[in-house]
Amino acid sequence: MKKLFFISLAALTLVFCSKEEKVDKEPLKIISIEAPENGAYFQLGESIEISVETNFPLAENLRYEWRVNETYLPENSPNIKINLSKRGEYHIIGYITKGIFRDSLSFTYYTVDGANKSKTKWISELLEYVPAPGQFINKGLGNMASAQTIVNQKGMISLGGYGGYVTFKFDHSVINGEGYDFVVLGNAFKGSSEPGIVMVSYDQNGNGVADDPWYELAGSEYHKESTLKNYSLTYYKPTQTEKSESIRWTDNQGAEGVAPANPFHKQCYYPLFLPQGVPDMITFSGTILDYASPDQKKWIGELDWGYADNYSPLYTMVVNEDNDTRNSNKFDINWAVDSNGKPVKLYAIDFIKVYTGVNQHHDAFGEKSTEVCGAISLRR
Ligand SMILES: [Ca+2]
Ligand SMILES: [Ca+2]
Ligand SMILES: [Ca+2]
Repeated sequence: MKKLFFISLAALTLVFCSKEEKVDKEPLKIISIEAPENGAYFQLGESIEISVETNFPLAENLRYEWRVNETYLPENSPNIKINLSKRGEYHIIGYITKGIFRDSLSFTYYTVDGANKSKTKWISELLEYVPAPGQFINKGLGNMASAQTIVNQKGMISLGGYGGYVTFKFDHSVINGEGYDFVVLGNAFKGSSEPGIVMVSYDQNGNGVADDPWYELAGSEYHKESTLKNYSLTYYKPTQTEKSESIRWTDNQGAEGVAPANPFHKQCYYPLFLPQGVPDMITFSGTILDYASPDQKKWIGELDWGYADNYSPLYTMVVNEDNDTRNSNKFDINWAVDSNGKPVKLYAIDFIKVYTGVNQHHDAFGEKSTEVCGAISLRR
């Protein structure tokens, strides 16, 4: 009986092998790809071509499927041409199938808009201005009219206390080239720094709106113990808004205090002109610098690099022989990190946000509030 069993098995194997020979035996494999380098960026409207070759160059029963983002292309071909007509990310996947075998390739490209054809190096559009309470808020330096002064030129706005922010764009994407990519002008001077944290964002979904992921530019303080991440602070609307009074705040560390009114500025310090009206409370979130003694009337010193409105030896340096860049902080998109502090490779950015990075005040000079006096793209 035992012998018979072996014979049967051999016969079975034979039948199986001869059947197998009729279908694909050798796995399909991509052997060469011609395509732009993965992660490359292109000007809006440019085209890219991808060609792929397999180990079955002449086989007729190969099927090519190409997907761009969520859409399948009609082409069943080893060569495709894609017109990059929209802003944002192009995630391209190619599947090649032969019988039961399949291989695939994938590339991601990005489009950027307007570099080399921009009209101005200055901010072209102010997107949002939401100051935190401060001594200049609701009057000169702290209203929507003053916010507009930083568009197309040098001007000045105050962001108020911790968390107050401004977002803006240029008339072109700012490419992340070698070294510094843009500068933010401030009114710092030796002995007076009011550091603002800078964030950047790429218009990944290509809709022209700043609704994409934001990344902090990690400056010299980012890894210090006194720098807190995932911080948030809430200011409360005062009982009256006719005149100045100290503004109460609480934070997510269990601390509370006031943004104190001073005798020099008599208007309400709580922002009264926001598009959403006058909220009962307003919360700002992000990173906070020098948190060891919040609200301790400490006057933070100058920081090394990577913050707006911060005096340092780099501050007075001129970039590209453009005298307008004097008295500015210089920024490199390469400093971008995600919310876990992991470096993020960005090829270009479209939106910039600056917010006051400390919660500190001084009896005579009021709260530390970052001033933004304009910004200049170094990548026109
Ligand atoms: Ca750079
Ligand atoms: Ca967007
Ligand atoms: Ca300042």
